[in-house]
Amino acid sequence: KGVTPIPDYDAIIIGAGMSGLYQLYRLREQGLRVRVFEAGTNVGGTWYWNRYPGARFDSESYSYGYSFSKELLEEWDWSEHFAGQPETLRYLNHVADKFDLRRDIQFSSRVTAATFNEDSRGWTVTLEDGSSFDTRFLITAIGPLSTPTLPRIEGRDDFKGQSFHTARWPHEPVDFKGKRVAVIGTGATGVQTIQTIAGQVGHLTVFQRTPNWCAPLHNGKIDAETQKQIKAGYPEMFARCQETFACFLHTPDPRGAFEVSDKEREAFYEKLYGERGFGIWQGNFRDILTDRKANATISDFVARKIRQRVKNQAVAEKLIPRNHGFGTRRLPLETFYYEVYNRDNVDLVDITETPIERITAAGIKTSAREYEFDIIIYATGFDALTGAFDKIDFKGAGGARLKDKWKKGPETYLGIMVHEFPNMMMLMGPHTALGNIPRSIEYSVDWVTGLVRFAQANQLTRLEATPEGVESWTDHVKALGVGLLSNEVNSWMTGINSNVEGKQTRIIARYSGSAPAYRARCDEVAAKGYAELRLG
Ligand code: NA7
Repeated sequence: KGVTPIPDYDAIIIGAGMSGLYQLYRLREQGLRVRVFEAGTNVGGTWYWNRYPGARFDSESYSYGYSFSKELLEEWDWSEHFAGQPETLRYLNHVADKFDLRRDIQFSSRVTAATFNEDSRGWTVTLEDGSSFDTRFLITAIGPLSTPTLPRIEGRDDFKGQSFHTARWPHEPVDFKGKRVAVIGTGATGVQTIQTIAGQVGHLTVFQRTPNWCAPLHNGKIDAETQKQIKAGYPEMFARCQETFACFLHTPDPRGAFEVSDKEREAFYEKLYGERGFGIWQGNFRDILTDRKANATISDFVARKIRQRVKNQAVAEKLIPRNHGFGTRRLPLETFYYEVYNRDNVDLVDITETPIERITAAGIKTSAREYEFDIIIYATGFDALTGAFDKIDFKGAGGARLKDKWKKGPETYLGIMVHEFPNMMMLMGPHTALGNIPRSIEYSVDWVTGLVRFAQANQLTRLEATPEGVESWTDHVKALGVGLLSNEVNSWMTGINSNVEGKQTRIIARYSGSAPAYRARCDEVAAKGYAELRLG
């Protein structure tokens, strides 16, 4: 309304991963002029960067792919129930080619700053090379787990061998043959790496600070008959994902752990332990993640499995978590992970007993001794949820800085918008429903697309979350987190990262209600004409 049109783009999207690609597709379909800036040299986001050995899905491949194109579903064959990273990256490249997305993506372009201009009601986005572009809408598709963190251990640069963070893995294969290799970190990534390289290396030493509860993945190839069934069943399968708590194929069993006999409970756990995927985590008794006693029953069950699978009982005891219950951190799924510790060429070092003192030119020195290595692998995780936002200097209306605003934890409206940051929408930002992420991505992208369509139809050039809207959503997210055992432990889910200054206090940064409830709330906002936003 009387505002000079924005010169460069209607929308700029930061990131060409799963969210950015689909958002580009949708907005272009609307006839918008869109530009995507991507730091990597190609599409794929998480699946572009995380090339470490053994990187793969923990959710069923077919439940993870995009659902928006029937043709795409028909033509793409997933080879395994849980596809490996190379296959997923091929898939995302196929999507980019099929929908001709690359022509609007600028690669090797890291965004360093974004500034809102009140006069033009738009954003100026600045890249690392100093170039800048103007846009009406700014959409962040920068990922909840995309900013890797290295341990703050003295001497890291002194090491003379090769060293890699798992999320910055080289594009050329790493030769492990006969090598002495260290892995620091035993989260989902560490577990996948360790089980994959144990048989390739000369010697492997795993440095574990906190053991995690892990459960079998039970991966397998998809045969031709199953492939047919999967394709024929897509509509029902995606419908199911829309109904479940976190968009997985699995959803909590309606029974409580003590509503069945001891024998039935044991049989149920045994069945879940033998089943594919996240069932044992997401499809378990409804109270294992809220009730300490219920949780203890499944923790005890899995502890027994670990003792059975690991021959040396002293090692088995080290691998059993003591300070958190089963499933209260993200559950790593594994394939013969525990059996790795039965190998002669693998050692486990518990660094709570013998802390790492420093990295040396030759390897790693703990309080007990110095180890020599050819390769050190850092599987030390990410500055999760807000880390990618902290790395970009977002300056909103009146010069407000996002980093300052979120100092004590993120404050958002629906996990999508922030007060004083008009026309900026976040995909998979803090306070959104995570779970089976592509399902959440498709919903969020469609919601954002609907909002942009609404703005265009009504010639609106300024959309902003209100302070009341933000307060109410942030309070809601915090209230939903109360009583969840996962919010009482340290993990990336509670914003803890020992390697990042200022991230030693637990926060509630993720929406922990059900995905259907999240969608219902967002749908309601749209149905009411986005009246909860400040529109201009
Ligand atoms: P995670 O799950 O955050 O795991 C990181 C691991 O690295 C974890 O075992 C950490 O121990 C360990 N770590 C981190 N810093 C250090 C230092 N300084 N010294 C020793 N050990 C350290 O990251 P992942 O990459 O495995 O997985 C992230 C998500 O990506 C995953 O949940 C999936 O959703 C995909 P700690 O537990 O902090 O004691």
